[in-house]
Amino acid sequence: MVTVSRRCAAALVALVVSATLVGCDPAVPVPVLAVTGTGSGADASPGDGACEVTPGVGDCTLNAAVDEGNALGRATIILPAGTYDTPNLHVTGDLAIVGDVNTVQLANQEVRVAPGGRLSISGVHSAYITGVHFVVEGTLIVDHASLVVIESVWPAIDVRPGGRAVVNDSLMAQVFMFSTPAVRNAGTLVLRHSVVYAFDTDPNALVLVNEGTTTSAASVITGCSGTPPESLGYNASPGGTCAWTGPGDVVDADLGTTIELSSPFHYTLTATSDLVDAIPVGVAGCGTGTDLLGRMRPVDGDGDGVAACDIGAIERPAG
Ligand SMILES: [Ca+2]
Ligand SMILES: [Ca+2]
Repeated sequence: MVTVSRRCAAALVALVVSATLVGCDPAVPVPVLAVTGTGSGADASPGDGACEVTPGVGDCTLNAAVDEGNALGRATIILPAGTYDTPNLHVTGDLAIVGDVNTVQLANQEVRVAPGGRLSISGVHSAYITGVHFVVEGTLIVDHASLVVIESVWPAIDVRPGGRAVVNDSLMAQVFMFSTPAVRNAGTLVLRHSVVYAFDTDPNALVLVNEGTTTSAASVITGCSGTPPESLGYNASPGGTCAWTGPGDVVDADLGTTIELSSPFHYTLTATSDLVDAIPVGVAGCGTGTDLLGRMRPVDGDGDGVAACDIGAIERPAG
């Protein structure tokens, strides 16, 4: 009996040790797929761990990286400088696409995030006829991106019912297509330190069409249609259509913006803009992070000797 007990005890100890080891195992690293060029082409063998159009060559395109990442279930895709005018992308896995907003441009493709799929994209810009547009049926996270669609029948971001999008430090604009908004949301949309904008001579041009739940903080929306956004504070609009009622919200704001048609498409702020230094440090995330162009916040943009954060995607430099 004693021997059996000892064996049981040993087995139990082994089980506990085994369970502990399993619990302490380091997480399996996310595969990193480095794109090697701006061309297009499908992955030769999705799921083999190699992103390559041609077997054994290692020629990894953005399309091939998405193919391979979807097959692996997850991946981080690194984009070198260049313009990616590639066929449409369909994300079914858990993918992160990482670029440099100053040098990585997407053009003329639809990026569709399928139900259950998740795409985190950071550091890209697009200002093309028609540009890149995102159709979100799963989850989309956008950071430090400038997404401009020009004469497009597609919004820059189109969140479908059941879809979710979180947008940080980014700009979304629709140019010369008054009947299509910059962003349409029929699911869940969260905006932080971002701008939704329409550039059109028609004063009734659509900007944000919200048919779902939109929550906004520290952001600029130049016009709202549908259900007004829920405010977490420090939002601004040049008119009253967004019906802001949160702390620090600015209705009828003098934006004081000048559009910069450079890469990336962005804007500058006058020192007297209502957006400048409107958010105290410690409020609405002010005190950490960087603006669309990667500049640290906060900066004393109005010259009063106190550094505070600017509403929107751009932090006005000092002076
Ligand atoms: Ca492969
Ligand atoms: Ca500032």
